[in-house]
Amino acid sequence: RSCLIHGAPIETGASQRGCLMGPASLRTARLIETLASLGWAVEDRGDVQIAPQAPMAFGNPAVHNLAETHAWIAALEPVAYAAARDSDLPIFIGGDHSMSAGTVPGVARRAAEEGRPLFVLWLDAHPDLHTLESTESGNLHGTPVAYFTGQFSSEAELAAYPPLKTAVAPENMCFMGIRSVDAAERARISDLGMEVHDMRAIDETGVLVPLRAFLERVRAANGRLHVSFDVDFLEPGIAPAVGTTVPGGATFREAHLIMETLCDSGLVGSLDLVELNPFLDERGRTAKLLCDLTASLFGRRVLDRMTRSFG
Ligand code: DIR
Ligand code: MN
Ligand code: MN
Ligand code: MN
Repeated sequence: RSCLIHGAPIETGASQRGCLMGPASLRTARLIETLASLGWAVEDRGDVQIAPQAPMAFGNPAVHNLAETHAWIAALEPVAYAAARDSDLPIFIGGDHSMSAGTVPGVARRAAEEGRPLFVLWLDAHPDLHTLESTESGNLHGTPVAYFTGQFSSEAELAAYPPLKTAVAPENMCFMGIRSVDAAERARISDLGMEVHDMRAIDETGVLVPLRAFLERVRAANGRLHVSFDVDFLEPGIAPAVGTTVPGGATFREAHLIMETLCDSGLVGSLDLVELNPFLDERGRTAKLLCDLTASLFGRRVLDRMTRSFG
């Protein structure tokens, strides 16, 4: 099975600098070698780049670095489309989460071409459901989900990001690990009826009950599944290298169990690894943890099971 890897060194969507080094840190943690040792045909295509941008103004004065995010979305959509077409499980290594406004629509366009719906599992402390009008921080890593599900509240918003070629249906989203939601995002979640499993829900049921139900939904629809993994999904104590830590995140075992279960399902068609800020890391521990979690998604097991419990 094949895996194309593309780096997206974007940091202008985050509140602090450093995500630019995310792809290099994951390579240093031996992501490519690790997946190759599991039997995957891995090809690292290097980093996508954008040209220097002239500033783009927007009505909401909080919004900053719009031109850069616009350019990254435009650059990443075709790259993600081709990677999803040409390999079994491409990985997009970031880079702040605004990159997913490019990778998810690209993968969605490939899914549409296959005649399959795209489902997205969003592993994050935050739902990233702001529009350019509603963001208060102006940090555009808080906007990808609203964009790729086609939530536009004004003509100005519609014109600010590249035209969306293929949208993801809001009902095909599944959020897990959510524990920091702004008012506008809360309203959007309930208006759109999105599937959200916040940390309280995970405390109550564990990760397997909601994850298995979602995977059944994907399977029944013959869907293609994209996983978007924000480092702040994890408990900050085990994953300090992220600019927006929120206490009470997923534990080491919860995160591995999700990745192992996703692997067993055979449904995952693409992965984002985002928001790693190596400037904040402790001797590479967060980068190494991300590599190990990815290895679980790509089939690493403590022991092979005689019978798979799910799949
Ligand atoms: C907050 C934080 N909702 C914002 N978002 C973050 O700035 O819009 N997303 N950190 O990853
Ligand atoms: Mn995020
Ligand atoms: Mn987040
Ligand atoms: Mn946010």
